[in-house]
Amino acid sequence: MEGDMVILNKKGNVLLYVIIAMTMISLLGTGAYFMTSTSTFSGLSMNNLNKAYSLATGGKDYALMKNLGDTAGRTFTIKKLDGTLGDKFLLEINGDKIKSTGIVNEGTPYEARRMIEVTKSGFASKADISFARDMAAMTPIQVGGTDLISKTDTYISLGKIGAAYQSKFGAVIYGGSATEGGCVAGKCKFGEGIRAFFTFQFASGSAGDGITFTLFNGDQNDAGSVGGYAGSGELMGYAGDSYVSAGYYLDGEGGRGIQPPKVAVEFDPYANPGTGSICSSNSRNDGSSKNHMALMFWGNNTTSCGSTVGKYTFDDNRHGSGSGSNEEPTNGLRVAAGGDACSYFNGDTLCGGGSLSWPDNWLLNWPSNAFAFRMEVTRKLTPEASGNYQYRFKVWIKRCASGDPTCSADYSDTADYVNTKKDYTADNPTLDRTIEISPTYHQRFDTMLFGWTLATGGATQSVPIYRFRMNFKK
Ligand SMILES: [Ca+2]
Ligand SMILES: [Ca+2]
Ligand SMILES: [Ca+2]
Repeated sequence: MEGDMVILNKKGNVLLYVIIAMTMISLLGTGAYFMTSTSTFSGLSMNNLNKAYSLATGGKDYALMKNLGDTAGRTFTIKKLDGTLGDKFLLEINGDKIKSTGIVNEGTPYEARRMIEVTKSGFASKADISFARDMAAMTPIQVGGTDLISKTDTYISLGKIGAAYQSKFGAVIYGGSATEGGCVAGKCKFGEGIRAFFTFQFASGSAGDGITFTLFNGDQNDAGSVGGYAGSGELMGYAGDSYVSAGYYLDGEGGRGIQPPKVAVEFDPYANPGTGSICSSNSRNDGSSKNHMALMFWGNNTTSCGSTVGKYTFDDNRHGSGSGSNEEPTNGLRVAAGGDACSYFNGDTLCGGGSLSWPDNWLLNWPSNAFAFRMEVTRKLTPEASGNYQYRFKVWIKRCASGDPTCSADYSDTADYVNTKKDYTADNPTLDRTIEISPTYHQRFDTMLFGWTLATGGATQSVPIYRFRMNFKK
């Protein structure tokens, strides 16, 4: 799978190289045509029109293959085999409509243009990665032969209820190779960011320790990376080096855990309010007994437990941990402890002001605890004046009045809130946090992996995840 290079001429001056994969045939066809015709086309207007038509077709195929989003006008310039710039196609995309114009000899007396327009049903909300298409690539990471995590064609079940499932941890990580996200073995191009959506509900009888949705860098991790530590449910499978028993680490890497940079949205229904040694139980600084959803990073890079590579990961989900430097963004912390509601949501106080007044046990309050979750990450590719790189995390959580964990009656697949192909702007995010990280950490995030982590202690839980979908900003 390789083909011509296309130069993406975006915003007039930024040139990015993009490999055409599936459109190889049409673009190679036009490329070859250029090569053989450049010296002879002069005056042959019919040839130019044919070339323009081929370009328009190639542009349409490219938009479909890359699953591009809406654009009022975006020009792509063909790079010829000899390295020089050739002709162009212009894409205008609006929902299901794709308009592609092939442009030959622009600005010369021999200029020719052909435009084609296609309507592709469902294109306006087509996901790059989804349960509907990619469930096979959603890979449970758990102790061999156990069924803590299970999945069907439509949902993933994180955890099970009962004594047999106490003190367990694991994860589900995407390990696929979606072309639309430039993914290889689960490592996707983070690019300008992502949008993700799913619904979930802690099943009746669930108690803890909770789950996270996480994005972590592909430089220091792979699709087998997982945190956790035997008997420490409060680490939620996100913090910790994945120790199971003597000589056995669930990550298969001798205890790397999930290395920074990384981010998680934790859904924490179990209070571990202690603030003592991070190597001891009850040390997450959870605060009051209120269930919470918080933005967590990786705490600090100095406090350690044990001697594995993952020894610095044990505070990764301790609230308030991390100095706030460009290599230690501070984990979300509740308002009452000096934190802010834009990084830590307790079911009540909103980031943008106001309150929801959900009950303290809002995550567990079955059956009124079906939720639709959405996250958008904006990743700036140019540095700030400080030399650091900015990341903005927006998170929404909406309770589904139906009480149905799929929220199907509450939000259709084409609802703006569900559609991850577009930014969501209808209301303020529940959490909204901007951080800046060092060039080194930013570079590690060139690729990212994603998935869910979970853990239990004495309290167990079952949390089905439905309707996951993700799009890459592009
Ligand atoms: Ca907790
Ligand atoms: Ca917590
Ligand atoms: Ca840490």
